[in-house]
Amino acid sequence: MSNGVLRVAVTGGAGQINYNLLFRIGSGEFFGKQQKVALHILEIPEGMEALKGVEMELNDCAFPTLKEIVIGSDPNVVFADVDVAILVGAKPRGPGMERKDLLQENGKIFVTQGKALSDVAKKDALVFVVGNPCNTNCLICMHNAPNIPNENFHAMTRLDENRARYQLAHKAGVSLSDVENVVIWGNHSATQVPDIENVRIKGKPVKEVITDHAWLQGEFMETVQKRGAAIIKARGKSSAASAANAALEGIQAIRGIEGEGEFFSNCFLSDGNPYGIEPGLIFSFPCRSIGGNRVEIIEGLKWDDFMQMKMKDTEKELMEERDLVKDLLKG
Ligand code: NAX
Repeated sequence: MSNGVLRVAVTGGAGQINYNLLFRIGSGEFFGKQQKVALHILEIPEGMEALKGVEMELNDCAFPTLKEIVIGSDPNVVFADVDVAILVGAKPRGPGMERKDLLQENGKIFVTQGKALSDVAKKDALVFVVGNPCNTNCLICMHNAPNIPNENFHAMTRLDENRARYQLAHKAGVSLSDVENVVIWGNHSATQVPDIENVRIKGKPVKEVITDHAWLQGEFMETVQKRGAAIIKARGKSSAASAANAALEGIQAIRGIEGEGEFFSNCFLSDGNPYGIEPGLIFSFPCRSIGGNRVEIIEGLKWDDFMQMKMKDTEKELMEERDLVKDLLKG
């Protein structure tokens, strides 16, 4: 942090997630009302005019915590000296575009941004990837940023966790705070595995409280896995405010603001993980903050046979994604 100002880079500044996220950072909600922040906002040239409008609105909020705004299209300039980088900007899947094409197209963005972060950001910068496919984008970014430690790279499954928490609380008829140890495992995609073994409701195992196990394995899992698509169908646009909210909570959890030791879902490098997951993937695990922007994977959770089977599918999907972008991982 320079001069007590936390420099926060955000990409995709003119997009819909940022129309919520930037204002929550600027207002002090993200990093605390005592923490002065500078926003470093990246957009592609086609989005710069719209971003200028967002900048005007940020100025018009007159947030006392927001000390400076830097906008631009060159990551080597915009990422200079940043402490945190929230990588939201990505291309949406176009008509007729295969998953492989999307991985390659977006992968290239994360090669460029990884290199720029490595060259000009703080060497201990925290990198949090939201833009999809976020796990593999994060892997590409990490590979291309040799000057930043691997453990500083995270991708977001906090939105999936929040979706799962709501569904479980609603089904059990309890308040949200009664639902603990909610975990999303694997890829942020339809193969993700919302945990149905380790969650506790009012201190009891979820399966003792929700005795309709067919619902847990069926409707519950599917609702969480396909929630993004359901929102697009209803709203005509993908989740934005809930995604910005999840980014806020996910980053606060990593930084220990939510409380050190609390359980949260976070996609993290799988090397040395205690669950036998293939190394070299960015996989969503139960994590806890250990202070200083560091997290560790929580050990000792058990899977039932059903979860074990689902875990294989999501692991396989991430290995396939990694294969599809292997030319981008050499960095
Ligand atoms: P929008 O299409 O509204 O905005 C994306 C913005 O990124 C656009 O303004 C675009 O010009 C910009 N952009 C594209 N390439 C860029 C680049 N190379 N550098 C800088 N900016 C660039 O999308 P939005 O709804 O804001 O969603 C952004 C991303 O978040 C998408 O990839 C989306 O799939 C992903 N999501 C991830 C979620 C998660 O849980 N991990 C949930 C929400 C969301 O679906």
